[in-house]
Amino acid sequence: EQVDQTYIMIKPDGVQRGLVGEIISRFEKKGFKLTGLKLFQCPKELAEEHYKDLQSKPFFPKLIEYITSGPVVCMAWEGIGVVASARKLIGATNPLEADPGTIRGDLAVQTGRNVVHGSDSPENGIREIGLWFEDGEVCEWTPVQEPWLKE
Ligand code: YYY
Ligand code: MG
Repeated sequence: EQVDQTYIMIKPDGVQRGLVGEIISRFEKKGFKLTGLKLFQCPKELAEEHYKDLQSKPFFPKLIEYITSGPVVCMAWEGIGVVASARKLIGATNPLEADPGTIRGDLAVQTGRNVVHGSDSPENGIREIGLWFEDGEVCEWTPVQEPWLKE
């Protein structure tokens, strides 16, 4: 199977609310491999580039303000089907519509404070990891649990 990469980001509300450990542990426990991790104050230009497809939306200015309002936790995760699976773990964009058991379903109430980002395609996973991480910040490694996760 195809091994993919996804960019997962804990938004400023997730950091401020003390949800960093809780959110990381959901991806960790699922069995995906963490390949990049940092706390980061996002500059406005990077937030605008990351969300450039939403530039024309009425909520765009508020979205940029939100994402740059405090530090975020940037993560790269790797695994078979990780992009789609991470989106399922995260849940629907509107937390009130997100299923219980998902991150947004369990931990948030508003679209504008939905605590976490996840790439929507393998292509965007690679694009976003390239955008948020510098060369040398993403690590290639082999978890000891690997033979117990994959037959
Ligand atoms: O991928 P996902 O985060 O679930 O949703 P997108 O449609 O890509 O929108 C990105 C981001 O924009 C969303 O997480 C919150 C914000 N947003 C908003 O504030 N109001 C909307 N009506 C739609 C999205
Ligand atoms: Mg999106």
